[in-house]
Amino acid sequence: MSKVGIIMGSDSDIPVMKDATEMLDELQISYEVTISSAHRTPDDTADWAREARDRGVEVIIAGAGASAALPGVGAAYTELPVIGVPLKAWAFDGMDALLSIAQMPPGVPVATVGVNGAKNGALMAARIMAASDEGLRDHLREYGEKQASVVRQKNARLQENGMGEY
Ligand code: RP5
Repeated sequence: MSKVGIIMGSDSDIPVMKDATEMLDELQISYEVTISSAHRTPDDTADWAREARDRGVEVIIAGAGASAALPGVGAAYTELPVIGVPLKAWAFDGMDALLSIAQMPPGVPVATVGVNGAKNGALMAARIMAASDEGLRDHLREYGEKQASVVRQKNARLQENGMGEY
C-alpha cells in the first residue's frame, strides 16, 4: 500500500511535524513516521531512504532544524520526491534550516516549504500522489472547498459586524 514517509531529525521536531500527520489523517493518506538524524545517525538515515520505496513510500517529507541536512541526504539516497520542512530551532528563526534545505546543489532536488510549514508539506505530498489517484484528488478538492467556506464565513461576519470585534 502506498504511503508518505515522514522523517525528522529529533523528537524536538514532533510538535511542528504533527501538523503534517494531522493533515494526512484528514486526507486519509497512510504514512510512517521515523526519527533519524543526518548528522547523529547517518547510516540509519541512508538505510531508511534507500529502503523507503520497498516499504511502499511514494513521497518523503523530511523535517529538520538548524544545519538541516536531512532532506538533502534523504534525496541523495532515493529517487522518490523529497519535500523538506525547515524547522525553527534555537537560532536565526529557522533561516538556517530554510537555506540549508532550499539551496541544494543542481542534480539533487528537494522541494522546500516555508519555515515550520509541515502542513503544506503534507498537502504537497498529497498533490504529488493525487496525480495518479482520483480519490485523493476528490479529498483535496473537498479540503479546498472547506477552506474557502471558512474564509467566506469570516468575511460575512466582517460585513455584518464591522471590524470592532477583531
Ligand atoms: C536537528 O537539530 C533536528 O532536526 C532538530 O530540529 C535540531 C535540534 O535537535 P535536538 O538537539 O533537539 O535533538 O538535527
